[in-house]
This record gives sequence, structure tokens and C-alpha cells, in this order.
Amino acid sequence: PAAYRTLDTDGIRAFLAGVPTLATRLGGPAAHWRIREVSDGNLNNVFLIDGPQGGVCFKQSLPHVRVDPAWKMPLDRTFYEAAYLREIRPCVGALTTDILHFDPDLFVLVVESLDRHVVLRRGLMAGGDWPDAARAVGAFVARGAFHTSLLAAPFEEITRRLDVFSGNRTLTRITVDLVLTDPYRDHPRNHWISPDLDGIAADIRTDPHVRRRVGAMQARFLTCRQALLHGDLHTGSVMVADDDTRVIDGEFACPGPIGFDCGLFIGNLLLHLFACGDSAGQDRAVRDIAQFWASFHDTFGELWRTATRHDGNGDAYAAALFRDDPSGLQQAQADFMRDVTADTIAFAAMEIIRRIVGYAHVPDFDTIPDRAARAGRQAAALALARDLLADPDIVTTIADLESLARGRAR
Ligand code: SR1
Ligand code: MG
Repeated sequence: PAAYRTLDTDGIRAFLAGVPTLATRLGGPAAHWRIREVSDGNLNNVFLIDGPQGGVCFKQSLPHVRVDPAWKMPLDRTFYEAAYLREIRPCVGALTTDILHFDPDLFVLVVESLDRHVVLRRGLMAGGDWPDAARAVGAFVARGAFHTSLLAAPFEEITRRLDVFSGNRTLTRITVDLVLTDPYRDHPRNHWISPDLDGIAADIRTDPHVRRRVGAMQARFLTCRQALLHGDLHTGSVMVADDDTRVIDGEFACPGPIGFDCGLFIGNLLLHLFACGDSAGQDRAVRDIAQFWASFHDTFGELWRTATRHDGNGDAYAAALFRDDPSGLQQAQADFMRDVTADTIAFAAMEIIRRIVGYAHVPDFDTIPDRAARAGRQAAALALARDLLADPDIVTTIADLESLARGRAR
């Protein structure tokens, strides 16, 4: 758009001063506002602004990938992030941030500032422990997924919403390429730390069972419009304080299978488990996987039971079928969760693979100084991911996944 320009700190100051609600929130004269760049992700510019009365977080799309200016990209991602926040905030409350302003010409999104929080990934890498965080993320996924699924509301309402997010093609293309495809083909975007990984990377690419499963998961991601997904739920998309957890960065929001969000989160906890050298940290990662899953599973199940009891008007698993048949409902829920679990395990495996041999790696591994040790732990994580994809029966529950991973990471 003609009006678009990337704002520098002076531009940000003038922009915020021109939006009365934001200027009031910050307070005082604009010249006194402190503006700090905190861009951490691959895509956007992010700044925190503090004034005498309060703070805001300013995020702007760039016409390219932030970490690779040669990789051009449309600007619409903050539009979808703003739309996602508007949809999801009523379902998840303070498990995400409040949207304060969106500018459709500059593709600027302003949300509440979380300056007393840290990024969960960075906190875990520093050896920190947030015992309630994984449970909160599990509740976030359950509430967001349930309320945007056909279990919660008539298909007209649900599909109208999902259709909007089907338009998020720019970032869905990134996911299709970077997460679901590139690691399984020769591609210049792929890279890895050491020739020690050449063998396992080739194994993953050539194993016919892996290929078949990856193909099926590509189809599942693109055709199973089960709910509105966050779409990039790694540990860098979660901010934590001692008494608070928030899921941020919903720019990849799209319709899809619920197990995609679960798989990305669990996949990143598994990456941390393999990267983490100490046994206490590994135990915490396993605990977090267990708590995330229990919270997701129980919250989703309870929302579903409550909706059925109160004659909820979802068009799938309609209340009329199960209102007087609690054991039938229990069986239907078990069937549904079995599918979500299988998706979760497969997408977790694919997240592990793409974060080690694909384009976008994770600092959990990147900061291990000894390259041989790093490659050794990465090879163990890749071997687990390959086995999970090659044989769906190797692990069928999240509890089995935890013990297999814990054993392999020793
Ligand atoms: C070019 S974007 C690379 C990755 O960063 C984002 O956070 C997503 O995970 C994406 O796959
Ligand atoms: Mg992000």
C-alpha cells in the first residue's frame, strides 16, 4: 500500500502520539517515552514503549523476512494476528494479550506490553522453571480450539470465521514449505550444523514409511479444518512471569487440525529436552509435556461435556445425540482424542526435524558451544522423530512419548 513505510523510533513516537488512546495509556509528553527494540522472531519489527503512565508493545510487518531482507514477503501478517486476537481473546481471556490498536495502512499492531515477562524458550534455556506455564498453554489451546470448532457453534458461524483465516496464505505457505516439505527434499534453505548429521538427514528423506506419513500429515494440515489454530505455537510464542502466562504471536493463525498446535508446543519441549544437558532440566521438560497435555485434554473434554449438558448448538457431535448418553459421549471423546493424539505426535516429530535440518533452527541447540556434543544430541532427537514418523504404533499416548523421549535423551 502507498501509505506503508517502515517506522523508525522517531516514526513510532509520532505514530503513537497520533493515536489518542495509546498516547493517554503512555501518559506524559511523547518526548519522554522510552522506545526499545526487542525484535526476536524471524519476521517482524517489535518495540516496547514505556511512558510515565504505562507501556505498549508495537509490532510492524516488514516487506521482507526480518532476518533475511532478500526474502520478500507481503505485509498482511499483522492483519491476521490482529484478527486472531479479536477472535480468540473472548475464549481465552488473559492467556493472551489485549489488542490496543491496528493500523491497516502501516500494518502496525499495538498490544499490551509484557515487560515483566520473559520468553519461555529463553527462560528454559537459562534453567528457569515456570511450573504453571505448560498447564496455561494447554488451557489456551483447548479453549481456543473448542470455541472455534464445530463442537461449539453452528457451521455457518464456524466456517465463516475459518474462511477468513484461510486467506492467511502468505504465512501458511511458510508453514507448508518450512515445516511440512523442505526437510524432506533437497532445498537450499535446509542446513545443519555438522556432517555428523548427514546420515540421519538422508535416512529421514529416503525412508518410505517416513515419506508416506509426511505426505499424510501434509494432507491433514491442509484439509482438516477442525479449529482456528495459532499456527506457530513454539516456546518462543509464550511469555511467562511467576504468576502469569501469555501466548503471543498469532500471525500464523489458520484453520487446521488441533494436533498441529499441540504438536508444535510438545515438539519444542522435546527439542529443549534433547538440548538440555542436565537431568533436572530434562525432568522439568517431561513434566511440562505431561501438564500441557493433561490440561489440554481435560479442559477440552470438560468444555465439550458442558456444552452437551446445556444443549450447545454445535453441529458436530450434536448435543441431541449425546445429551442422554454419557457413556456414548465418553466413547466419542475418546475416539476424537485418539486422532488428536496421533496428529500431535506426528507434528511434534516434524517440528523436531525442521528445527534441526530445515531453515529456522532453535537457540536451545544453537547455543551449545561444543559442536560435536550439539550434533550428538541433535542426532538423538532426529532419530526419535524419524522413528515416530516411520511407525505410528511405536507410541500411541503422550505418556509413552514422554518416557521414550526421556530414555533417548539420557
Ligand atoms: C521465515 S519464518 C521462519 C519461521 O519463523 C516463524 O516463527 C515460524 O516458525 C517460521 O516457520
Ligand atoms: Mg513468531
